[in-house]
Amino acid sequence: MVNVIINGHNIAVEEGTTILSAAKRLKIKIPTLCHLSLHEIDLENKRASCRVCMVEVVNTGKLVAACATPVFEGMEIKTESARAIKARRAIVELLLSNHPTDCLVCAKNMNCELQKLASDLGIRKIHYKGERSKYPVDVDSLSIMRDPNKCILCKRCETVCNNTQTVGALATIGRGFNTYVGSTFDKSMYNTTCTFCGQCVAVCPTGALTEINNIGKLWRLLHDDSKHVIVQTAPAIRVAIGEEFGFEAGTDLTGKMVTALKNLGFDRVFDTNFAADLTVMEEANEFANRLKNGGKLPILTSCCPSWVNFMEQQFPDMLDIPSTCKSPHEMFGTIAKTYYAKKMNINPEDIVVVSVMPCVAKKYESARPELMNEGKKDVDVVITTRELAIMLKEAGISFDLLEEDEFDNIMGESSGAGAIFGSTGGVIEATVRTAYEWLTGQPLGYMEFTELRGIRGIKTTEIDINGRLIRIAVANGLGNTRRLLDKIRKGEEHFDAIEVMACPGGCIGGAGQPYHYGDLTILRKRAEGIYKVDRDKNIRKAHENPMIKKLYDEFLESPGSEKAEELLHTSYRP
Ligand code: HC1
Ligand code: SF4
Repeated sequence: MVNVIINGHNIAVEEGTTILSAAKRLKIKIPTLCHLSLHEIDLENKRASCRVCMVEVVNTGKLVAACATPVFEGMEIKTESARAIKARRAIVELLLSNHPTDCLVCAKNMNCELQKLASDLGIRKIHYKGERSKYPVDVDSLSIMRDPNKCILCKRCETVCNNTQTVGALATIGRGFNTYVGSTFDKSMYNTTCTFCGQCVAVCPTGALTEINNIGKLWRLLHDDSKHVIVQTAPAIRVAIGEEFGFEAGTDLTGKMVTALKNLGFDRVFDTNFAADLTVMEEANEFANRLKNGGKLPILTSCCPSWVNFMEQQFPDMLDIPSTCKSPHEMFGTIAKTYYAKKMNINPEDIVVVSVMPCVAKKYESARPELMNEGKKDVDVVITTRELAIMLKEAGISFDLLEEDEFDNIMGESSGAGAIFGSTGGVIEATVRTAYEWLTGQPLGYMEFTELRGIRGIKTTEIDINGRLIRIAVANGLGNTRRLLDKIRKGEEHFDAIEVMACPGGCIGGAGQPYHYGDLTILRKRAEGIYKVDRDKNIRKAHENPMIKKLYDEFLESPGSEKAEELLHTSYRP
């Protein structure tokens, strides 16, 4: 162990520990805009590029970057000395000297780490003037906006894309003053291998990477009286939206959320959880058929659009194994424009389906040609949890004061199985709850597959179905997924069913959720909230949802029927 003194406090730490992490153990906060060490999700950005974490080493009289300097025996450090603060201010001022000052209208306003640091340091004047970068803004993708003018070269995005997700869509381009983080071959993100997972957006400290904003488009539709505008809310929204209004992460705010959406002017407020139950019906049927008829295994879940993108680009030889199920929100859109339209006697052309999603890739997904019916989109507009919060604030809705309301029917009722889709492991757990009972004819003795829960990258379990040991795996994060699928491709591992979600923690960690600023306890709390929604339900299996039974009785006939295949299933492009 090495003994050090930081701001007068003694601490013994392991050899090789950096000043930054030693200080963290003493709860001494040293600011940084680039460093991010989240080993649980394989995200280690240790570039020492922003130099904001300057501290003074008393023994040597030198100023050093705390994130890149290991401690030595007897080291004495001052993080708040006048010299350290002066250096920190100078560095932030230099960053600001080449940074747009449109904070008031920036998508990251009030969520920008650079803005907050400048404010914390009391910067009111930028003493350095010089050349300013001028790069085109990339708005070609439907999901992500990239503004290199706001890039501070922290490289968090590059690290998460290349190392955590193993996609490699981002790279450092240029030299010296003209360096910026761009996409591979400097193409627009839409034309790279980007999967639109948005994890780069989730860690970007500034407004260089943000979601494509659909708020204006949605307001216009809400104000158009000729349109019947309906909304659905993803499983992971209800346990995260509260964070924007001062609630603890994980608080289930379903009732207030429904009221808020009604107040915004939606004609009906429905639940994606209902459609998740529908997905379970179709996917469990597909899985059961493959098991019974010697079909190709493992079956892979298909509701995460980034994962679908990744699979199409990186595993084109394995496109025959994913489930053909559309994702729940897409299934919802189809059912809204067919069954619901007919029941309500509304022209489907007049129905606008809006999805509130924790995910930025859902924006891209809704425009996938494979998901159109006769050239018409299932889902017309996708907004994120953050965008919903902005709309509520814009409308002056006091979220905390709202009464609770219930979802509308006929697409508002859901089981606990639909709820757990929002957390990693939940999709396959929900599917097995139904497939088991269909295949064995017996009630499933237990409901909670705890081995498949939690933020670990790859989780596995086994379940006996009619004397056959069924092996199940769950991967969250695309790097973990690649590792798992590589083994399957080489024949080193065998599983019967695999769930994949591109984001850490599953949809609760989606890039459209309130920013977590590297605090993974927030993801855990959201997951706990999701599992509580499940436990609090009387019905916890999708096939017991009475509205789902009614939908099949009145319209779809049976899981896997010709109509279900036509409306609820999709295909993949190599
Ligand atoms: Fe998800 Fe899904 S769980 S993909 O994470 O299958 O986004 O929440 O809505 O469609 O149901 C997201 C969440 C979501 C779909 C469902
Ligand atoms: Fe990489 Fe995902 Fe960002 Fe695309 S969205 S650049 S895949 S991290």
